[in-house]
Amino acid sequence: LIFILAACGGDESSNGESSGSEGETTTWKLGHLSNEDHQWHKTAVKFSELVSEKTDGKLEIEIYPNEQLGSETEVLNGIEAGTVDMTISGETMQNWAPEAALMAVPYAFKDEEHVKSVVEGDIGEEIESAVKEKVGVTPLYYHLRAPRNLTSNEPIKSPSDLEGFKMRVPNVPLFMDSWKEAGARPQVMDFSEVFTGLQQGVIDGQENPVDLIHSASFFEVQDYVNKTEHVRSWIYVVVGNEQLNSLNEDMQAAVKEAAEEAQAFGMDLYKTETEGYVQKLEDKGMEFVEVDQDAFAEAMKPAVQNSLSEEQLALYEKILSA
Ligand code: 2Q2
Repeated sequence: LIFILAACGGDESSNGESSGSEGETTTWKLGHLSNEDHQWHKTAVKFSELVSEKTDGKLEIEIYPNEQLGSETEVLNGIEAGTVDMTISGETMQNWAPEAALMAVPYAFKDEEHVKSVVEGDIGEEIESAVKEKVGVTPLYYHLRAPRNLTSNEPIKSPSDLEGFKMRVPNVPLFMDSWKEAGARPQVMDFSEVFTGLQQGVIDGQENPVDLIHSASFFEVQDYVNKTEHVRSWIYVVVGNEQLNSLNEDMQAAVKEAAEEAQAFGMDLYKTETEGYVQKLEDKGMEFVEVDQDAFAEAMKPAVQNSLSEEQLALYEKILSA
């Protein structure tokens, strides 16, 4: 890039990297893993419109769905390197901030209200400041998520059905431990590689909320949604600390305001769209299977106890009694 700028006689002030001064436009790249019909993407589009409006076009956000900018982990690394600016991330951030593992401990949250009260309360604040400090990104707003379910081509009703079951998990050590403990053979894989992995039989299954099962068209290569509902969680839309801090105060305030409005917009979409995915998946031929959730919870318990540190377990206890 430096070479090209030099060759074209380009001057440094027009490269879009410095921000906030008169007449300059800053562009942030947001990379995420869902498709364009998904609520995360639609909310990001809304956020980007709001930001553009509120900054008179001085800050623009370009959105790249379907892991076009790389996997969740790669994009998080990219934010640190300055090649990407924003992403949508949750428990994968446990690889930097152990506190983020608490976003997705199997069977920790009773229901949606429990999740919401934790995110919006002291525990959420503790997780957010850990993320800010250790991952180097600032959460701007969050999405509630439908419970994660295990998909497969044979019904899986209890952990005893998991023998030899090769499955994908995201880059979340706690998920690896939990599924191993339950008797499966989990492996870490990027989200965008899961479809092909299933198609080619590299893996037999994967686990995700109904909306992402739909987003990635897993219905084409999986027959069953086993209602394990093992993880209830949320996910943050984050921006690199440096990127945020390089804006002047007015622009930072505009970003905050836009984030608050996007928060409400996304919550609305979650409420109106999420339920419908069950029907959509059934229409595509998937069958929902009732499972012995207590047995899965029991089977995963040792992983929770063994793979979490004392500090993490303390936070876990707080969540259970919240
Ligand atoms: O399965 C996935 O890849 C997604 O559901 C998310 O990326 C996952 O929940 C975590 O990696 C979130 O940090």
